[in-house]
Parts: sequence; structure tokens; C-alpha cells
Amino acid sequence: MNQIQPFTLPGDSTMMQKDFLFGVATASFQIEGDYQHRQPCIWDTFCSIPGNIADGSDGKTACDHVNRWKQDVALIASLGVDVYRLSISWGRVINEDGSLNRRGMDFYIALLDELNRHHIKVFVTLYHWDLPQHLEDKGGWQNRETAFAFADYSRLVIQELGDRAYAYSTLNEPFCSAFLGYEVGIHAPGHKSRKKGRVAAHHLLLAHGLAMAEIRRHAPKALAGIVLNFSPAYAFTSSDADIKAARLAHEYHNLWYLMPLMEGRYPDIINSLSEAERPEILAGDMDIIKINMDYLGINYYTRNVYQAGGELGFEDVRIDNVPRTAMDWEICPGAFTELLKDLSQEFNLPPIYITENGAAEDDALLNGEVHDPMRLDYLQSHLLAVHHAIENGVDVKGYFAWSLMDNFEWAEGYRKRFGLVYVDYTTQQRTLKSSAKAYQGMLAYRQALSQK
Ligand code: IFM
Repeated sequence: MNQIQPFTLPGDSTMMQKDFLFGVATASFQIEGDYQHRQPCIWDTFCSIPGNIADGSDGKTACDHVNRWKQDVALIASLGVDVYRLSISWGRVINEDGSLNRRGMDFYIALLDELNRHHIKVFVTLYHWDLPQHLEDKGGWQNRETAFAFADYSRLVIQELGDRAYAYSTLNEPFCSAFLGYEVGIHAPGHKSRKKGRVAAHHLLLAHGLAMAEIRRHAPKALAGIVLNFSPAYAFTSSDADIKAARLAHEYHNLWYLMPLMEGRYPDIINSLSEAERPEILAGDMDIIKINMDYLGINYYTRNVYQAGGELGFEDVRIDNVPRTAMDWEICPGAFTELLKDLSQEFNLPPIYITENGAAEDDALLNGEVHDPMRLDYLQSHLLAVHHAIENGVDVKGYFAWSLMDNFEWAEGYRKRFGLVYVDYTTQQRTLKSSAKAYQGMLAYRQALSQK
């Protein structure tokens, strides 16, 4: 294969300076495997129900990262990234009685030590969807007590890891946990009720606020924040009705999570819900949730288009003849720049890290190589989209590609590949795709610039 062209950014871009952090990201359930040494989680249960996962797979082995972590750290280091974003499996480090699982904790301590030895900063996510099943049996995120259990778990982790982590994120994408998991049921634990979705969201946000206080107390030098996903909402037509529909969808799917953090209130669309569908908000909750953050993690993949209709005043429209990834998600880098600009104008945001961005492609290993032209274009255009946002005054401090390597893509199983690195699940062999080489090339060039 010809030499792979590195991704390029203008030489004077803030992103080419050495204090802008480039990274790769993963999550525990998606890569770790080694299920025998942790508590079962809601995704184990969800995977065991036929029909829930497209290819009938589960997370029992995944990328076998728990047994291959040293080799994986070497792989991460070989890319030349500044950051590795990972998540902790709650059930690997805490036993059912709330005590510490020493073996599980030591795994993460060794992992972080090895990353630090390579001068790689670690962004630790405390919750990336793998709630222990025994907590779901008591109501999961329906149960307010889960927020307090999360704070206890977070405290133990932070006390153990301390400043080994450069940054902690309390939650990854509470929208997915609450809406996909409790409201429409396509993710674990598979509930289908608007009330449950809204209650789960409130308890997740409460958990965030409580855990933030633990980070401040026990790892005062680490950055503390949250990771939210945004799919900006666009109107199908320029009619007032569709423009209003897009705003309502934005409030329901995006601002439901951001506004409580920034302004201590839910967006106005909460008033369209019946009393019975609203979460119970106790006195003081919104103050806990609104705690100051050092950064906001933003995950961006695609935009959505809406028209007037549906129970809450908006419904999805599928646009034809636009480029899409293997997830069938529209490729729209312009919406990424607009999102970053709009959010920064509407809210008094802390500095932003792009904690996930990437694309699934139907990759194939041919003669020891994986060429992924769509992902190359996707990443190049989205890196530029971030650059344009920064040029327009948005304070972005880092960009982490999703994902380091192919992994368990939730309800889609292993068929949707997001990695920069290809994983052969039979041999567990890792192969750098062209996109990994382009990322590596850009980072090597930036390194050379900084030494001039
Ligand atoms: O794989 C997921 C990740 O776990 C959370 N953000 C979106 C990714 C792609 O779907």
C-alpha cells in the first residue's frame, strides 16, 4: 500500500501546539473481557436475552484487554498520543457488599502506572454504562440510592488512583444510560417508559454532582467533569413548526443533561410532560448537580433532523442521499463546528475536551493491512471542524478519537468497527488501520514542530 498521508491541520492551528491534547478512548465493558473476576453488570444480563444484540455476542472476552493491557499500552504509546481515556468497571473494583476488590483495583493501578511511565495522561471515566446487576435488581438508576452508591464507589476509586489520573469524568453520556436504557429500551437494562427514562436521568445527574464532590476532596489536583454526547437537532424545513420541533428535540435529548449542570434547571420542555412523567426533584438536588466543573467532555458523531409531530412535538426525519457511516449515521462535520459554537454562545461553559469522535466502517484485513478511506475522510474533516470552532473562539483543549481499537459496540455487537486499530477477535491480533497511521503521522509532525 502507498504511504499513508498524515491528517493535516494548519501549522499555526492551536491544535498543533503541544499543550493541545490528542488521545484515543475506550470503555471497560467494550474491551476488557475477563468477566469471571468482576460482578455481573446490566450488559451481561442484556446480552443474555436473545435478540438484544445484533450478532448475539456479549462482553465476556471482548478484546481481552485485562490480559493484554501491557501490549495495549505499548500500542497506545506507539501512536504518539498525549492521552488515553478509559473507564473503570464498577463491578471489577467493588464487591457486592461495597468492599474493595483488591485484584480489580490493582489491575487499574498497574494500568495507570504503565501509562504514566509512558508519559500518557489518563482521563478516567467512572461510569460508562456497566452498572452492577445487583444494583439494577434494587431499581438501578430508578432508585435514588444508586446515586449515593455511585458516590461511595467513586470515593474508593479516587482514593486508590488519586493523582495517577490527570482527569476524572463522572459519567459517560447519561443520555444513553437514561434514554436508550430506561426510556426506549434498546440498551441495558432495556426498560421502556418515559417516566423511567426521566427518573434515571435525574438520578444520574445527582450521582454526577455527588461524585464531583468526591473528586474535589480526594484528588484535588485532577481535573473533574462529565462527558455528554450531542447530536445537534436540525429542522427538516424552514417552516416555523419544524424549527420549533428541532428546538424541542434539542431540549429533550441534549439540553436535558447540560442545562441542569450549567443552570441548575431542566429545559422548558419538562413542562410538556405530565406530572406523572416528571422526575421527583428533592430540595437541594439542583444545587448538587450544578457544581462547578473544570471541563466539559463533548462526544460528537452525527446530527439529527426533525419535523413537527409526535407526542412531544418533534419526530425524526431520515434524509436521503447524504454520506453515512456503517452505523447509518449521517456524516456532517459542519454540524460539529456549529454545535461547539452554539453551545459556547448559549452557556458559560468550562473548557471543552472532545472526548469522543469517530466512525464505524466495514473494515477488512487484507494482506496484513486495513485500509479505511471513509474513516480517514471522516476524521480529517472532523479535526478541521474542531479547528474551525477554535478559530471562532471556542475553548477546546483536546480531541480524543473513538476508538483506540475495534470493540463491543453495544447492541450492535462486534460487527460495527470504530477502532483506529483493527482487532481480529479469533487471534486477538491488533493491526494499525490506515487511520491509525494518519493519526500517528500527524502527531509525529506536531512533535517535530515543537522541537524546532
Ligand atoms: O461505542 C460508543 C461509546 O461507548 C459511547 N459513545 C458512542 C460510541 C459509538 O457508538
